[in-house]
Amino acid sequence: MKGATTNICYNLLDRNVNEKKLGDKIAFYWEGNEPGDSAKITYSELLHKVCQFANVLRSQGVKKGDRISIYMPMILELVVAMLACARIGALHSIVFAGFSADSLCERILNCGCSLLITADAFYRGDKLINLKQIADEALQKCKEKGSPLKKCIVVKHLGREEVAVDGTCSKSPPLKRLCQDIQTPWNPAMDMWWHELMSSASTECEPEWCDSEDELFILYTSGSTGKPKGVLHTVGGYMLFAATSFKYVFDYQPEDVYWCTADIGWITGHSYLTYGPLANGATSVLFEGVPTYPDVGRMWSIVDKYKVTKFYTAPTAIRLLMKHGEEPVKKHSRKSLKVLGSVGEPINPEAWLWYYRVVGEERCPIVDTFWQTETGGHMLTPLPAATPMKPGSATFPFFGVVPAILNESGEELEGEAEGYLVFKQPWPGIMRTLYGNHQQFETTYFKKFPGYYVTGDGCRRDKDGYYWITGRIDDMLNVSGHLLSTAEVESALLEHAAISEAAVVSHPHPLKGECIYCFVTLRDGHEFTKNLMDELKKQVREKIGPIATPDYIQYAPSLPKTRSGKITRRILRKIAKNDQDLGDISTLANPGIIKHLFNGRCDTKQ
Ligand code: 7RM
Repeated sequence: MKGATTNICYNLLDRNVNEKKLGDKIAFYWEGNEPGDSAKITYSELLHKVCQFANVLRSQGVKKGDRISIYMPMILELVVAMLACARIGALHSIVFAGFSADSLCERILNCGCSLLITADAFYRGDKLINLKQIADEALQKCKEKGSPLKKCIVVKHLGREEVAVDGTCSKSPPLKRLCQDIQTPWNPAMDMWWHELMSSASTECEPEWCDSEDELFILYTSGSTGKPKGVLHTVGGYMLFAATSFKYVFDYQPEDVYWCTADIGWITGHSYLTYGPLANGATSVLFEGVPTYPDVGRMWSIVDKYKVTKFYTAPTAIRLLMKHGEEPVKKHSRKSLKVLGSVGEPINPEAWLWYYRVVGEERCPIVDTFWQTETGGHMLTPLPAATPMKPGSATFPFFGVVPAILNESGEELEGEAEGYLVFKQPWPGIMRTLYGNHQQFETTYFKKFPGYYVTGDGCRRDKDGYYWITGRIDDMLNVSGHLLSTAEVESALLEHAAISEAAVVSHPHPLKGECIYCFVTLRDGHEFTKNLMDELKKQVREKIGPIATPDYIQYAPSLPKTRSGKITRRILRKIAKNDQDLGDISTLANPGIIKHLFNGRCDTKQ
C-alpha cells in the first residue's frame, strides 16, 4: 500500500511478543567459545534490551538515516545493537570481527559512520583477539583521514564482571579462558561502556515508522576492482524475502531449534541468523566459537545440547570436519536433526554425501542454497523433502526468482547449457544500490547484459533442468565461502617496498575450496627470501584480515601479459595448477616467461 509505514524491529519483536504471545519463547541460546559459558534470551527480554539500546543511541544523537558501524564478536549484544539501529531507522554497517584495522577504517570512511559499537576482547578457539585495540587503530586512521566519527560504545564481554572480577571467576568450575585481567585501551574523550549507558535507559522505545523503501543496512562485500562495495538493503523487500525464504527453505516449524553457524558479519548471519528467524518467531543458537574448539566434536555436542532441528553451515566447515573422520560425529546422538543446509560456495559431491550420510544419517534433506550479499536471500535452493536432490546442485529457483543462462553474446540458452548465471526479474530482496555509488551499481550488475542482473557466477543446467554453480567467472576468489578480489590482495602486496608487480589467482584447496596463489616480481636490489615471503603474508593479513593470508607466493622474473599490457591471470591459474594445456598463447607479448614460471612453481605448502 502506497504511503503505508512499517518497522522491521517492530515486526521481529513487538509483534511476536504482543500479538503472537511469544514473549517467553527463547529467541537465542547463546553458546560461548568456552564450553560451559552460555546464556539465553527470550523474545520479551530481547525487546527490552533492544529498546534500551535504541534509547541509548537516540540519546547519543543518532537519527534516522545515520550510519552506525558495528565491529563485534558473536554475542547477544551484537543482535541487540543491530536491531536497535533498525528500530530507530539508523543503518547498521557490520564489519566482521576478523577484519583488520585497515579494513574497518575503510568501511567506516566509505559510508561516513558517526558511531562505532565494539567489544573489549574475545576468544576464537584458543586465540585471544583484542578487538578494542584493533578498533582503536582503525579509529586513529579514520581521524587522520577526517572521519566525523566521534563516539565509541564498548561492550565489556571478555572482562564481564560476573566471570572475571579481579582475575577470579565467579562461575564454578572456573572457565579457563574467561578469568583474564585484560587491559582495555581507553580514550575518555570518545569511549563509553555499554553497560553504563544501558543501566539508566528505559525499556520502552517508540519505533521510527519507515517507508518500505527506506534504507535498512549496508554490508560490504569484495568487489573485483579491489574496493569493497557497500551493498544497501531496504526495509520492506528485505524483510519479506528473509522471512519467507527462511520459512520455506528450512521448512520452519514453531518447535524448531535452528542453528546457523555463520558469523553475523556476513550476509548469511544477517538474513538467516537474525532477520529471517526472528521474523518467524524462531528459537536459534548463536555460537561464539569455532568448530574445532575444544575438539572437533563441538558442533555435534552443541546440536545435542540444544536439540537442534535445522542446521545451516558452509562446505568449508564440512570438509574440515570430514578430514577428522566419522568417529567425532558418531560420538554424539544428532537424532534431533531434520534439515541440513549448505551455503557460501559450491559443495563438492563428496562433502555433500558425507554431510548427508554421516551427519544426517540419510534421514535429513540437504538444502544447498545459492545466493549472494546482493540478493538478500536464497535464489536457487531445494525445498526440503519436496525437491529431489542431486549432490552438488543448488537445484531450482526459489519462489519469484527467474534465472537464465547466457552465452558470451548475451543470448539466453535453453535446455542443457553452461554460461553466465543471470536473473531476469527483480525479487523483493534485491539490493537497491551500492552506497554512495549508484553508477557502480549499474555498471557492475546490469551493464554487461542489459536487462538482466548478472551474478558473476558460472552455471550449468543439466538435462533435468537442475542448476549447478560452477564458480566465479570474474576476478574473485572464494576462500572458505568468503569472497575476496584478486585486486585487493594484489594491492596489499604492492604496498611492500620490495614488490614491483603482483598477480593473484585462485587455486584449488582441499579444505578451503579455493586458496590464494600469488606471483610477484621484485624491484631492483631485492631478493626473494623466506623472510620476504613471511613479510608479504603478514602484510596481506594486516591490510585485509587473516582470511586473505596467501597460501603460496611464487617469485616471477616477469608476468605473462597481452600486447596491450594486461596480466593474463587465466594462464597464471594454469601454471599454479601445473596444467600444461594453456590454449592459445599467441596473444602474449612475452610467451618466453611461461616455461620459467612452470619451473618455479610452489609445489608444497609454504
Ligand atoms: C551467501 C553468500 C556470494 C558468492 C556467490 C557464489 C558463492 C554462495 C553458494 C555459492 C555455489 C552455493 N553471499 N556461493 N552460495 N556457490 N553454491 N550454494 O555466500 O556474497 O558472500 O558470496 O558465493 O560464488 O556469488 S556472498
